[in-house]
Amino acid sequence: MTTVEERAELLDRATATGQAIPQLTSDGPMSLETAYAVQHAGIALRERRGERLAGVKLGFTSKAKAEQMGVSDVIIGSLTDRMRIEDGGTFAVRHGVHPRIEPEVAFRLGPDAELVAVAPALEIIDSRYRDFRFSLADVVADNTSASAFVLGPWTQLDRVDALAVDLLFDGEIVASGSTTDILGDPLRALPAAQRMAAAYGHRLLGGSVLLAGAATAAVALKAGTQVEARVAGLGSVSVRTKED
Ligand code: OOG
Ligand code: MG
Repeated sequence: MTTVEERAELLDRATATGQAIPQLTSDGPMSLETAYAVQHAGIALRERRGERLAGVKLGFTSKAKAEQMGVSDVIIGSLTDRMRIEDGGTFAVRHGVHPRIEPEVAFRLGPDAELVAVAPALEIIDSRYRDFRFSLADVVADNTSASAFVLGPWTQLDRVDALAVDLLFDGEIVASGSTTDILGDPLRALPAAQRMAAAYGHRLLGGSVLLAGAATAAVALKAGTQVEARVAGLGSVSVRTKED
């Protein structure tokens, strides 16, 4: 049986090399508590390399995502400053295993971890497991497939339900949804994150980001694509993929 640290190192190496690994649960079952311990150990490895916590993300907050991945419970992961790509920036697909992208809504937290601003966002997810397949515990240990995120312009918080969401590749719509697809209303991401953070040891820091989850299924990325997410009333955010 491998230790929590050894499992975190396996996943960390897969992230660094872009080489997929078998699911951790192929060696036997893993509890959700152990899976979150592996996730935290992986973040600790990143912090030792100088990365700083930038926020948290929720996963499987939409039916489209839960159905795509065959997993239905909401999960929480950590974001670091090194995962952030500037709006309009680039992402090198070769550095990933099999990256995918999804349109999201992001919130900025105020000093008391309250929601103060909202922005359209893109999340690049990249499972470190072969064929992008995993159990709930596997994906939790793998920091909920977090790879990179891009934030669009911040707007002061107002109602954010029932806003149309489109994901475009080179100007063509490849997926569409609504912010209502995110927990019925993305504002529910805060109580969900508070509950998950309290249960599994994450911190909601003032000034940090909360990624509420994808509004559509994720779409595979290849090099040389201009990717844009549009959220009605919030504007758009983009990233360009390159090979290396
Ligand atoms: C897990 C991450 C899910 C979301 O927005 O639902 C997620 C995965 O699909 O690999 O980030
Ligand atoms: Mg996501």
